[in-house]
Amino acid sequence: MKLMTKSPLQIARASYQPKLPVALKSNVVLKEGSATESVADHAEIKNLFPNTYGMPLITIEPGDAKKNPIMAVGVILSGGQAPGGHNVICGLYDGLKSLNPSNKLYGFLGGPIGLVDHEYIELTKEIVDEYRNTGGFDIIGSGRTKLEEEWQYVKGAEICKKLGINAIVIIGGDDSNTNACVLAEYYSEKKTGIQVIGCPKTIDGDLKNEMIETSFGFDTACKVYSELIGNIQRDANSAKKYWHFIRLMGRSASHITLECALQSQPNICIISEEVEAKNMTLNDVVDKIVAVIVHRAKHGLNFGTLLIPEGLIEFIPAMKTLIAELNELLAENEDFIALNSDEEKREYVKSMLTPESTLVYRSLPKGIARQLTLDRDPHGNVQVSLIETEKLLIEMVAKRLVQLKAEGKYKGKFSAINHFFGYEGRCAIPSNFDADYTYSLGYTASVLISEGKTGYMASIRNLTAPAAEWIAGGVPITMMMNMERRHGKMKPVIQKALVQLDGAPFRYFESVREDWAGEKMTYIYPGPIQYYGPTEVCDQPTRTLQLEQGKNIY
Ligand code: FBP
Repeated sequence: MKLMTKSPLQIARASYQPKLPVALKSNVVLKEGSATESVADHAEIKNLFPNTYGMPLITIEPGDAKKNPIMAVGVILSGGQAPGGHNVICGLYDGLKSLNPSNKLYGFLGGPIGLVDHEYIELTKEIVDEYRNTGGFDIIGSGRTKLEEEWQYVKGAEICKKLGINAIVIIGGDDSNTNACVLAEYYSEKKTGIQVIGCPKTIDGDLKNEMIETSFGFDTACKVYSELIGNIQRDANSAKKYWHFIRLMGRSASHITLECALQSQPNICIISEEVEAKNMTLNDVVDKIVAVIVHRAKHGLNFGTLLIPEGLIEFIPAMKTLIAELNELLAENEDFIALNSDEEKREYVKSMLTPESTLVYRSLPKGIARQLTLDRDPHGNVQVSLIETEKLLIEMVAKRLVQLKAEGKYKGKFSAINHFFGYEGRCAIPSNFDADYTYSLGYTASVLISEGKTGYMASIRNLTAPAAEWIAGGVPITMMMNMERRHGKMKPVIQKALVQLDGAPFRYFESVREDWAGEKMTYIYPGPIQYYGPTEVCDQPTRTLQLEQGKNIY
């Protein structure tokens, strides 16, 4: 029997032609703005990046035809998967071929390590065509290896020289684009002739600033999670017997949780940045949740939905201090690594922490405390996706409700189900928005390369307008940098964009959340991503982006 290899949707999507901004559809010219500065720590960043600091912003505009020399480019997918990664590569490929049909594109395999280990493939038309408008990063794979040592840069330059590669495109989040910037600076300083261009990727939505309106993947991932949340809400409202505690990915910032809340209107939504700003303890968070549960129970509603951001634990001030201490304590700590049992590790940690943090550490369920001491990722981050905050909250809320019941203050029933949505959305088939946005980013990268630029991130702006009106260009990566403590040392890094409590998306949420928490039915059921149909159904950017750009969402 013939084996089926593709779904009907995959086959249909293969022929979708992503939309491009008008300026990228013809010959182009670059318009340069004035010199830029880093977001903070000007002197330190300038000193660390003497060759790539201060470059101007770039806008791509229609221009005259010119002869483009032959180029070879290497591309790397870095970090966690995000829908649209394949389309960045497709846009890059098509852009390079339109500049000169003899141009070549190589893909380094398994993330940045492919550059160092010289693992690559040439991306031919046959390969690229197989991946158009698909989710995932499997065309060349991804990884989290950090490029930070000179020998790695030298190995990278070696393979570029061998293959005649004159530019590398790194598709990644804040950490990976920081790597791209360091690499660009090194290759400039050594006059290798290798350019480096970054592309803003991450479902977390925290790689954004004045010039980068959103990272790709955020749109699709939020739409997938919102569909699932909507489905759960229908179930909750039908069965009327469960509280659903739903943790959502987003390693640090709560953008995903906020966007999903705006799309689905759950009863409760915790935003980590607010918890931190209000200096809340874990018990305060529990109290907030319990108050809503008790209120709804009074109206006979013993069910509901609660959204929790994955990064919550790191934003509770006392937990943040504990995690910072653990990060310093466990960084390359041979003594800790040598310990065998969980109990020995627990005792060791307790003996080394400050008294305040020891108290917090001891107050946590053992499982959660252990999760906090697990391996960091290569960038020194706690792997929050492994910490089951939703279970911790269920446990604490249940205990509190038992107390309230004993005191006669609560008469409801509490039965909770936990969920974690993360990996379900990271490789989804990209929405039209992400398919168009990523293709445009890749195309833009090809233009920046052909114009000899390095140390830039491809940028597409004006994203709430139709794609034809999008503005393509480049932003110097040094412009986004500041100094932060990592692995116990001060390092130049791209500043992460957290949820702004005075920003329009949060302010809107704040104005309606009481209604969502009450006895009225306010759930919204967003349904699946639509690829075909009226534009107001298929081409809507996120609520976050619309609110940030002053658009009315309802
Ligand atoms: P990036 O920042 O690399 O895009 O990854 C984001 C993310 O999906 C987070 O939301 C999550 O905490 C983390 O990756 C999970 O990492 P891993 O893929 O290593 O399990």
